[in-house]
Amino acid sequence: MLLDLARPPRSADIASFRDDVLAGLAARPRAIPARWLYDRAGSELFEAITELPEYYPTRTETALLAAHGREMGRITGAGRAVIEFGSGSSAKTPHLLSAVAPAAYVPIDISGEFLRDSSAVLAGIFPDLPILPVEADFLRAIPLPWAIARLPKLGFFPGSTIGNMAPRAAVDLLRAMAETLGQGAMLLIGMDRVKSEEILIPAYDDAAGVTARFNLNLLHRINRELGGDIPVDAFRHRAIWNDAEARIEMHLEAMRDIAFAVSGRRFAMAAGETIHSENSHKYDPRSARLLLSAGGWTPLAEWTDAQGLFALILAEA
Ligand code: AVI
Repeated sequence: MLLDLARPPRSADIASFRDDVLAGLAARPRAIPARWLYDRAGSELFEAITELPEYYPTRTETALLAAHGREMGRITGAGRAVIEFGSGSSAKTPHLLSAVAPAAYVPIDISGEFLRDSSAVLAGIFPDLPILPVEADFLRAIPLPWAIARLPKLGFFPGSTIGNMAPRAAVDLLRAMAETLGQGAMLLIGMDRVKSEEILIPAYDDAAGVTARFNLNLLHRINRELGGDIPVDAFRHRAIWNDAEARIEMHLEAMRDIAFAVSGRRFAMAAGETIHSENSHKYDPRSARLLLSAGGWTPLAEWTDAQGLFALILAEA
């Protein structure tokens, strides 16, 4: 049962995209917030990444949900409203929905079109489950649909998306989630573990070049939506492990000296200069627990795979 409350893109979204891109290109080091990687094409490319042999997080997390879902459901109890932050892939979410027997499902995503498509897939799998998609930026506390006001909430934030934020911003997000979900809420969150570069680098720089296309799509998007003339073929994708910060960094590196315009503003980049487009922080068990408690959540249980690649943590507010 799909209740479509989504709205068309607003000019305010374009304005904040323009502000972030112009400020990011003018900054040193140059950096554009990773959220802008996810337009329709970017969301589809990310879905393709999740199926790559080198990209272990999605299949590891999906296997954890399949193996331990019943135990998770026993701890959460049935009848909660499941609020998913970032609309889920149709592969992962059904495992959770089957395991916790929710009273309603509320996917929240900034990409409205992708949100509607993934909600429609889930409505086909769970025809009796009320599904109320919300198109919103969940970085701030947001009002949930009135229809679920009285239900206890279970937040679901899979995929280690928390890792795409700097730790301080991650703490703010966890606090915003606690506020969005309200008293008595629980949160099931996926967090990627620190591991060797031999595993990490290929996961973010795959042999088929899908992650490169995902990263370069940001430049195509800037050209299309902000009237840019960036020579996209002058850039290459780079994935770097920053050990001090325990994070993978994605960069767009200029391969020659270039000049271009975006929204009428001119920029120049020398060969070798980069635009930093994403961070993916990795957490060991202790730093994961510290992050959660700084964000107002108390860990209740934790599940990980035999190799310790990825963890799913259940916490209460
Ligand atoms: C969405 N997020 C958790 C992905 C990650 O692993 O940090 C984004 C990604 N970027 C490149 N590959 C995957």
